[in-house]
Amino acid sequence: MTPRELSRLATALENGDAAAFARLAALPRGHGLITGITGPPGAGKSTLVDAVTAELRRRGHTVAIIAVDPSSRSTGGAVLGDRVRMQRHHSDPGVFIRSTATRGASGGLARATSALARLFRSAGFDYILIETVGTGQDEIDVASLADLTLVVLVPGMGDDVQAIKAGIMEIADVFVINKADRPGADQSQRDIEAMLSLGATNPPVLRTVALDGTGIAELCDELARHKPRAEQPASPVDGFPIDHLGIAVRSLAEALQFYERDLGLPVLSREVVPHEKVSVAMLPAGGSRIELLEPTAADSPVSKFLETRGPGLHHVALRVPDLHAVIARLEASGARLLGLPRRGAGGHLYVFVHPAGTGGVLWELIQD
Ligand SMILES: Nc1nc2c(ncn2[C@@H]2O[C@H](COP(=O)(O)OP(=O)(O)OP(=O)(O)O)[C@@H](O)[C@H]2O)c(=O)[nH]1
Ligand SMILES: [Mg+2]
Repeated sequence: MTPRELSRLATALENGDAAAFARLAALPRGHGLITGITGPPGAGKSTLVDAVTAELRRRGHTVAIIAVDPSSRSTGGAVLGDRVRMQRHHSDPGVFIRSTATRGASGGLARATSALARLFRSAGFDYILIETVGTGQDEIDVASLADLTLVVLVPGMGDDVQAIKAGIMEIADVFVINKADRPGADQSQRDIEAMLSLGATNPPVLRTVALDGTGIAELCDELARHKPRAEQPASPVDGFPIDHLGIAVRSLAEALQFYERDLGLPVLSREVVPHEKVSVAMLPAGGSRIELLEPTAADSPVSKFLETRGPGLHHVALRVPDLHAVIARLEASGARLLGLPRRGAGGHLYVFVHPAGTGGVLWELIQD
């Protein structure tokens, strides 16, 4: 893939484009190590990423960098700073740099970042470095997608270490005390190690001076010791939970007399899904849900279903951990999907599998 194609596909993924997600699913997985680099603002993360990139290049590895910019930091100066700092890698074809910003609902950033990281891994980069600011849920999400997470701290944080502990400490696979040229590095190291001695894990604590490259080789040695996580199996041993049962009804109002009035179930939500041409009411069913579907147009798929089969069970939805992995398996075995994966209102991805290939059941597959 040329850098240009890579950029274009990256943009489409950031925009949640279903065709781009399908394309990503079809690419080989790649072998690269996805590393999250997080820590408080100004800890030197970008400088560190730059120094690590230079060292990895010296060792002959290719590097993709994702600089995540939370849009809550409104100045834009940080990203500009990152760009300037990374300038020296810009003419290097072995380095690909991408800035991405928070869009829309929470979790959107993590989804886009995850897709970008997988894209760069598929494109064959040896290391994928993701820089995020350690302030919120996005870091935790990024940590859950990364093969390993570096938490970057600086000397002289004192009680701050305690404060940080609550959030990002748990996600650290490696601690980096950057700006070790400043006073207090010894004390910080003792503080962190004391804190770690209370916990179950034992991540290494390294010291760096990102500005002059001190400790960067050791940090790269540490990265080299980590392996990419095993791919999530498409089918877990405990199966896929049922997300909901979809039931076709001629009239929601009439159906709700049974579900709401007689059974006493509360309506969790109501929604019209324009492109599916249905009006939906969701009801609780223990860990899963009941979805009542009323067509809003004569050419709605649910109208057709009502005509030929009458009201009743329309589809069953399963929640899968990795929709693209499941789709890859289904496509490989010739099952027919009804269109490409789409994004639902809640931000989840979903796709329908044609009943002809499944023994008569219309299955919906959902990934949160
Ligand atoms: N003394 C010293 N300064 C450093 C070191 N590493 C980075 N800095 C300086 O710290 C400042 C912040 O560095 P950045 O790399 O932008 O920090 P950051 O964590 O990416 O910052 P944000 O992305 O804004 O959260 C810059 O002025 C760097 O030159 C270091 O090892 N020692
Ligand atoms: Mg930065």
